[in-house]
Amino acid sequence: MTEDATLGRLPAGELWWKAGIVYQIYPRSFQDTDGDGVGDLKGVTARLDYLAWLGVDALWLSPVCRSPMADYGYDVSDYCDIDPLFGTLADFDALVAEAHRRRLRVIMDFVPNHTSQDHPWFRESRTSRDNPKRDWYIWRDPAPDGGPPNNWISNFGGPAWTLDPATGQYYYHAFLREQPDLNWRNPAVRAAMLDVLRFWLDRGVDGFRVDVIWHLMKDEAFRDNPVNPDYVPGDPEINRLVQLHSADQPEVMEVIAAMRAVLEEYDARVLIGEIYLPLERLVAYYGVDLSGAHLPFNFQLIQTPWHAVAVADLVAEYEAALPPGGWPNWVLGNHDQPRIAARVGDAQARVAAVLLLTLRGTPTLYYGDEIGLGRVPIPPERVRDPWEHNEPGRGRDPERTPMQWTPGPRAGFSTVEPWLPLDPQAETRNVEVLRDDPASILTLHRRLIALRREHPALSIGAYRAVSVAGDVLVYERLHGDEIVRVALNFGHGSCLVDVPPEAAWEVLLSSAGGRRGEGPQDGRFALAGDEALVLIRRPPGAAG
Ligand code: TEU
Repeated sequence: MTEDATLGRLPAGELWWKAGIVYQIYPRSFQDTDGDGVGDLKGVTARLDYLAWLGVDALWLSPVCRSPMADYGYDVSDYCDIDPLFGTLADFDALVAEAHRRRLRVIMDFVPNHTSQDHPWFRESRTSRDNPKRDWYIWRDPAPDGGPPNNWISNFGGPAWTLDPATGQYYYHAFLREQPDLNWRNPAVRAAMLDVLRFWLDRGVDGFRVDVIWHLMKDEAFRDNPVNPDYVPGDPEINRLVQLHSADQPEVMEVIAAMRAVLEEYDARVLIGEIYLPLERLVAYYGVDLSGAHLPFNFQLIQTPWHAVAVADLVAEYEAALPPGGWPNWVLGNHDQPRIAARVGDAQARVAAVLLLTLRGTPTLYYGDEIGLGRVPIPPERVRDPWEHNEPGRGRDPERTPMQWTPGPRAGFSTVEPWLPLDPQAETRNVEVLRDDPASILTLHRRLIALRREHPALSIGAYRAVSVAGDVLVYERLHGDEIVRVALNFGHGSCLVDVPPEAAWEVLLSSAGGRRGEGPQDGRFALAGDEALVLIRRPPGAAG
C-alpha cells in the first residue's frame, strides 16, 4: 500500500478497498422502478447519486442472478444472467458504468456453496446415478436404517439431507433442500465456478462477497458432527451439533486461493469472504502468505455484548490476531442479522456509527442503518423468509424491509405495496427528511464518512488503545503527525474525558451534532450520555 497516494475517490491499486467504505444493498428493498413492489437494478442506478452524496466508495449487491428465490437469490439457477425481477444484463452493465462514472465500485455477491435445485447442473445430476453431472453435487447412499447418511443439520433447521426417491440416494444441503451443495472436490465444478468469476470480472465488477465461504469443503468421510454440550434450548437447531466436519475444513484454503488467483488476473479487485467463525479461525481466512480473502468479514461486533469493556477487548484481540499485512474490517449488520438500532437502541446506534467509521479497517455499512432503521414488525401473513417458517423467531424479514426515501406513500420506494412492509415510522424516518436535519443520524453518517476521507489517520492510520473506564472507551488513530482521538460513551450517564495537557485538542465531531471546534475545559471534554466524540490534536505549531 502506498500510504501517500491520493485519498480521493477511486485511488490506485488496493487502496480503494482499504481506505474505502462498502455499502451493502439488498436489491429487493432499495428502489422499485417497475411497480412490482420489489426493488430492481434500474432502481439502484437511480439512487447512485445518493450513494455518492453519502460518500461511500463501493456498493455490494446481494444476489441478482437468475433464481427461483427460495432463499431470495441465494439459490442461483444461472450464474451468468440477471434475474428478470431485477432487470437484464444490459441493466447491470449500465449500473456498473454509471457507478464507475461516479467513482463508485461495484461488488457482487457470489454464491458458490450451493445452487438452486432448478440449476441445469442439478437437474441433470439428479436424473441418474451415472449421469456425468452426478458428482457435481453431494450424493450418498442412505444409512443402513434407510435414514440420512449422517447427523448433519441444515442451517435453517431440519436434516441437511434430502432423499431423492428416483435414484434412492440423499443429497446434501447446508441450507434449504432447494439449495443443494456443490461438490467443490470435483475439479470440473471448480473450473466452471472460477469461470463465473471471470464472466463478471470481464464485465467490470470490482470484486465479490463470497457467500458462506467457510462451508465450501466438507469432511471427505462425512463423519457425524459431535453433539454441542453447550446447546441452549431455544437456540437455532443447527447449534445442537458442533460444525466440526461440515465446514471450516483445511482444504477450503486451497479453493479460496484459487478464487483469489482469478482475481489477480485482473487489476485491483477485492475478495471478501462471509465467515461466521471465532476470531482465531476467522483470521486463518487471510490465507497462507495472504493468499486467501482480502477481507474475511469480521462479524465480531454483531456477536459481542454492547459494552465498553467487551468492545475494547474485542478490538485488542482482533488487532492482535491479524496476520502481518492482513487488513482489518468491521461490520455492524447485514441482511441476516437484527439491525444495529434494534440491538442497541436509537441513542446507542449513533455511538455504534462512530465506532464503525473510526475503527481501523474497512467498514461495511448496511443500507438503512444510516437512517436508523430498526426492527420493522412483520405480521404473520407477510412473512417471506423460509427460515421463519422452519424456526419461528429466526426470520430475517425485519431487517430486509424497503429503504425509506421520502415522506408520503410507500416512502418513495415503490408505487405499490412493497414485498415487505415499511417501517411504521417511514413518514419521518426517511432520506428526504433526515438529510437536511443537522442533528439526524443520516447527517452523522455523512459527516463521519467525510471525516474519514479528510483524515488519513481515520482511513489508513494505526490504532492505539488509550483507555476503557466504566462505560467509556477511548482510542486513537495515528498517521504521520495526525492524531485523532475517539471517545465513546456506551452508557447513558455523562462524564469527563481527559486529554494529554501538552497538546491542543479540539472537537471534530460529536455524535449529538454541533460542538465542532470546541476545546477542552481544564484539560477535559464533557461527554454526555450516549455521546461519542471525535477529537483531533492540532499539529504542533499550528495557530490556535
Ligand atoms: O448466510 C449464511 C449464514 O450462515 C447465515 O444464514 C447464518 O446462518 C445466520 O444468519 C447466522 O446468524 C448466507 C447469506 O448471507 C444468507 O442470506 C443465505 O440465506 C445463506 O448464506 C445461504 O446462502
